[in-house]
Amino acid sequence: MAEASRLDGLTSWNADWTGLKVAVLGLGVTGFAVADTLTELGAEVLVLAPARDDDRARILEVIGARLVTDPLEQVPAELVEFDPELVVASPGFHPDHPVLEWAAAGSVPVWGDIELAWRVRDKVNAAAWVLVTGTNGKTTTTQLAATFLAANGLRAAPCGNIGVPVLDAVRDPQGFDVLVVELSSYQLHHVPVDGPGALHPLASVCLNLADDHLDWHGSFEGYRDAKAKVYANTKVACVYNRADEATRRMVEDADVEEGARAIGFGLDVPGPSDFGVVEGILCDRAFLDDRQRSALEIATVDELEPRGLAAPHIVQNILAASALARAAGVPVGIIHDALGEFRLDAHRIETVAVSGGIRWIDDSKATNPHAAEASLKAFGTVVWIVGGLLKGVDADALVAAHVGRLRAAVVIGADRAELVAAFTRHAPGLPLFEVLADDTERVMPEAVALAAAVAEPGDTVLLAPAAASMDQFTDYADRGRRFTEAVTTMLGGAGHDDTSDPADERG
Ligand code: UMA
Repeated sequence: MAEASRLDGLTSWNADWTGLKVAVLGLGVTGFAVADTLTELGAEVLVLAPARDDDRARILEVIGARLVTDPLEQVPAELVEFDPELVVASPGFHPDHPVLEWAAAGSVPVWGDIELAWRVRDKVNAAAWVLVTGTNGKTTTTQLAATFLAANGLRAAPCGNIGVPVLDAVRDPQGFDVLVVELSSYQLHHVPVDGPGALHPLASVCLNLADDHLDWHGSFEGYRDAKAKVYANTKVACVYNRADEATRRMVEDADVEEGARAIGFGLDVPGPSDFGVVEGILCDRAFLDDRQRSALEIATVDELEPRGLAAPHIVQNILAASALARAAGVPVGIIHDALGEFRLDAHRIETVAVSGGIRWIDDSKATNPHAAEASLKAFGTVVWIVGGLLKGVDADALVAAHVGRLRAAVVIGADRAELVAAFTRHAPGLPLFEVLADDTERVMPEAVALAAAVAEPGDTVLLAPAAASMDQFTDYADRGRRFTEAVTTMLGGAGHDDTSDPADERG
């Protein structure tokens, strides 16, 4: 084990990392960025991964990191022999993983990539960090906040769980003024709240909290506690969701820096120090002098509608991102204009076709019940394509709450039995179809054919699975793409027979 003081002193790119023995767990995008960073710093790096990614393995050889390919079901002998002073784990590694238990038993410190990135953030230009977490809406909010900051002339990068390791942003040769870091509960689990590795963000938000990843965290409390860490040591603004009491409590319980403010956001009328909506106008009532009597206009819901940004959960994301950007000094007029250019990513309540009065919506990104709920609420009568891997989460309440708006349900995925039981319990008369096929090629064509047979003009066929996709698809994007392909094929390639602009059709 390294002398505690040595690791404590490693809080800069320019500190002495030479010869530090580090075991890196995983060789996905995170493991690779960690190994690449540490070898550049002169550390001695051993990478452990269950499978060999040939491109990455070749580069590791060139940069001088050792790779051990091992299923990692037990502690590999090479790791014991290496005797690391530090372990850096990729986010997907469960805290009870045998290698992490071995590290804990031997008092070998375990960092995540986020802590390492924070410690070396001064490589080019120590950017301010803005942190975004929550069960749903993280990626959209991260993109929005980065767009607003960039529109104000700042060099801003969205990074983290969004798909770009923070270490890549930190090592960008041009440097950034602000990093908008999307953090998953896995990443937050490994982030310390005090000591030399603790993050000190300019602003932070937990957008909402609902059941997700319970299999990884072991309990809802474990998941919540990980998310709550996002607020620790915040300097300017802790942004929380007024409609989600859990997020307010996280802010109340957080140790923040002197002068940091709690800023609420919500769809209702904002109080002083809040963001909200007044008669269709999104308002900032926090970052102005006379907040007792006035508010600043950001945009109107009518302006957002044609851009597909008016669904309630997207308006919430816009309010949260505006609060983060305002905390960093972006004027409301800049936010207004940037919204005019903003487009949601694919697979987020994306209209893929409108035909015969039926709207086909791909919300494959709705990977848990909370996200599916937001999606269901945005439409009228729905034929709902639902199911996949439920990740230990109970979808019963979601089914019970929305049976009233359903024309029919089409259940896909590995965890079908639980959903079928929920529909049978709460909506015994509802037309219910199961897609028994489980090979990737057949699931969506069958689901789409079943939906087409029951949908009526005015209905929305909504892919909002409330579940993860990895049982039958590569990821949510693959699931969404295959849905779109199946819809387009079924309609004979005619995606939109009664609208010229799909964005107009978004709910
Ligand atoms: N591995 C093991 N055993 C484990 C877990 C992982 O051997 O128990 C190995 C894998 O086989 C592979 C490597 O570790 O070799 C992959 O590591 P990883 O699963 O931690 O994934 P990365 O490729 O490093 O990507 C991670 C995030 N993935 C996860 O947290 C699962 C990416 O988020 C993130 O974009 C990236 O770091 C950069 O920060 C993706 C994600 O699905 C989008 N996140 C989850 C979500 O949003 O729900 C949390």
